[in-house]
Amino acid sequence: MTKLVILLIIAAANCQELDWWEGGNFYQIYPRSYMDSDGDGIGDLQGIKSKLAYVKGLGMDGVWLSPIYKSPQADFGYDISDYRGINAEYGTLEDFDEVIAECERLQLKLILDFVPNHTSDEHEWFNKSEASVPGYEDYYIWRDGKIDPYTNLLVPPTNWISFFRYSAWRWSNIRKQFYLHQFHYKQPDINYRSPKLVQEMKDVLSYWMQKGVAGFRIDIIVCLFEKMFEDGTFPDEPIDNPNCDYNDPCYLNHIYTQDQNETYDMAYQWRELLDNFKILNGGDTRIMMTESYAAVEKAQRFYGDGDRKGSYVPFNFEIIKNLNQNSTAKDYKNTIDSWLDHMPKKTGIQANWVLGNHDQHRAASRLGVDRGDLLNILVQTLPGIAITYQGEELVMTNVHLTWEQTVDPQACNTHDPVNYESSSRDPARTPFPWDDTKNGGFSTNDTTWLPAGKNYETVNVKAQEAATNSHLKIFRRLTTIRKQPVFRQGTYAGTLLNNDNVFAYKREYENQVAVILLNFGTTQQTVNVTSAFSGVPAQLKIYTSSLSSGMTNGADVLSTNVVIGKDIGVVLLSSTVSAEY
Ligand SMILES: *[C@@H]1O[C@H](CO)[C@@H](O)[C@H](O)[C@H]1NC(C)=O
Ligand SMILES: *[C@@H]1O[C@H](CO)[C@@H](O)[C@H](O)[C@H]1NC(C)=O
Ligand SMILES: *[C@@H]1O[C@H](CO)[C@@H](O)[C@H](O)[C@H]1NC(C)=O
Ligand SMILES: *[C@@H]1O[C@H](CO)[C@@H](O)[C@H](O)[C@H]1NC(C)=O
Ligand SMILES: *[C@@H]1O[C@H](CO)[C@@H](O)[C@H](O)[C@H]1NC(C)=O
Ligand SMILES: CC(=O)N[C@H]1CO[C@H](CO)[C@@H](O)[C@@H]1O
Ligand SMILES: [Ca+2]
Ligand SMILES: [Ca+2]
Repeated sequence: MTKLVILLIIAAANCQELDWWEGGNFYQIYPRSYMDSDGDGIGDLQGIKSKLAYVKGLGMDGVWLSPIYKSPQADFGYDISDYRGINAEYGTLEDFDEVIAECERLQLKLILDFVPNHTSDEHEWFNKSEASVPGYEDYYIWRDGKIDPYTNLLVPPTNWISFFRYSAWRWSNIRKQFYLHQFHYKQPDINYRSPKLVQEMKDVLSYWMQKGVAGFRIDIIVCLFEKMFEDGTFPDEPIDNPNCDYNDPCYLNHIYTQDQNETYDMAYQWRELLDNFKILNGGDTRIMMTESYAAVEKAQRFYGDGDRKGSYVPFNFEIIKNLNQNSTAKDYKNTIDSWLDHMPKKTGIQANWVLGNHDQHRAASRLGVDRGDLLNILVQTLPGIAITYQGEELVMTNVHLTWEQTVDPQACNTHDPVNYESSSRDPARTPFPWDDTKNGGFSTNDTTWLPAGKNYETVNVKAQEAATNSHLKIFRRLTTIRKQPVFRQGTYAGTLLNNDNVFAYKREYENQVAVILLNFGTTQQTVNVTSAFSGVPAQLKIYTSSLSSGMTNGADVLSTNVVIGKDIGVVLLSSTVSAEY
């Protein structure tokens, strides 16, 4: 009898044992803008290495770097000319080894960006393919053009439009054919219907795993395959929005250039490769994070299919896609529910929460500067994985750049010095503010690749470290408490309160309770937590709250009577949760 009880306890303990990435906290570094070690105005690997202790100190489990590979930088590293080399301005493979070693020392997992949809047109493969070198002919997607019956001119094989505007096909005078580029013309799409190419890309993944990376964040995976007929031709895409400029990608409905079934299969094949690598070489689980802005159902297909495993982090872009600074508590709850409710009902998968990345305007600028802390509270206390883009911990906002200062091809291709800013990704890519010295301490150079935001004198790491309380300190309290079982493993129940002004949720694990209140209303609210959730003790402790809340960490509140201001978020804990106040 006693033996049985002990066995049951062990079994229960095993069930709850989480793999390192489960409930993990991940941080995205945009290498060009994080830290410049040699004063050339561009961030680099030694700069990153010198700041990894800061990242670890934020409470992160893993860090992913946007591309550091050899690249002509037509799309700031998303145009790779050598998947196995480091771009000289970022450093060398030796510098990379030092970054890996520093990550190991700090017990931080390093994740690399993998850009599988396209190479640079300066990649050796493209050079060979364009010249029809035997074995490389089909590494890219080459097609003859069509003769336009009205004009008698040679036109591209389909009407497909690039993400960066204009036709997704470009003529090669060498090959006398068009090649497909879903992004910049300097980013030719590679052909996943070539088995040799498929193996090349798998070898790239193995190469970096051999060097010690813990996994990959997979760029724009949805575009891997394009729908193809048996005769090798492609279908035109239907018009989606006739009000869009016909050179703009929003003009077409991308049903044939995105989300094809073969794409999911490739993701599962990569997952198998990662798992086999672990079986053969040992070490911890390697993870895969996937980028898809598609509808929830499609993004979640990357989780896997039946027994086949896929992405551990199919990025959840619902907040990015659906919400803005006017969004209500109800909008937030619906958006969160839509991800949770659609998740496949199987074990071994987790939700994940994302506010921003290097492709979006700053989260605070999009979703409300006054809500900066509230948003970090949300992402860090929901069940599953949290992802932070550099600067969100400081509640950084967009940096305004003039047309002359703009370098992002997505903005430059608008050729519109008036309205370029809504297309520009530069406002979220400016140098990271470390302190109040020149360029926010990012670089000693007089000019940096993008200028630092003018507010670095007040919004910077050093100032937020020195302050009694700050966005950064709130963020760190969140990542600390997040390691407690109530957040890592606790149940989740969410509801709307106070005439839908407040979004509230309870996390519960054994006798531990956490209640999170987020006031999205326009006025102060008095919340009766007891009326909303069962099993909440009569008194709760304030663990942390938005900077301007006026609340005191460690203070007791009556669960029947919690007063929170507009745009304020608060984390309340039962005394059974072990926490420092
Ligand atoms: C600043 O950067 C430019 C361009 O990288 C470089 O040519 C110059 O030498 C740098 N200046 C200093 C003072 O390091
Ligand atoms: C390929 O590269 C070689 C050597 O750099 C160059 O001479 C040649 O013009 C390139 N060919 C194409 C098709 O770009
Ligand atoms: C794609 O896969 C889904 C799910 O397996 C299936 O229902 C659908 O018919 C497939 N579509 C095509 C075009 O093969
Ligand atoms: C938010 O609401 C204000 C006032 O109604 C409006 O001017 C603004 O365009 C809205 N912003 C967004 C992003 O919808
Ligand atoms: C809070 O709700 C509980 C449960 O519905 C109720 O018993 C109590 O009277 C309420 N307290 C206040 C202050 O509204
Ligand atoms: C979020 C992200 O990484 N987006 C990238 C998607 O792919 C294009 C082309 O590689 C890049 O320009 C984006 O930055
Ligand atoms: Ca540098
Ligand atoms: Ca493609």
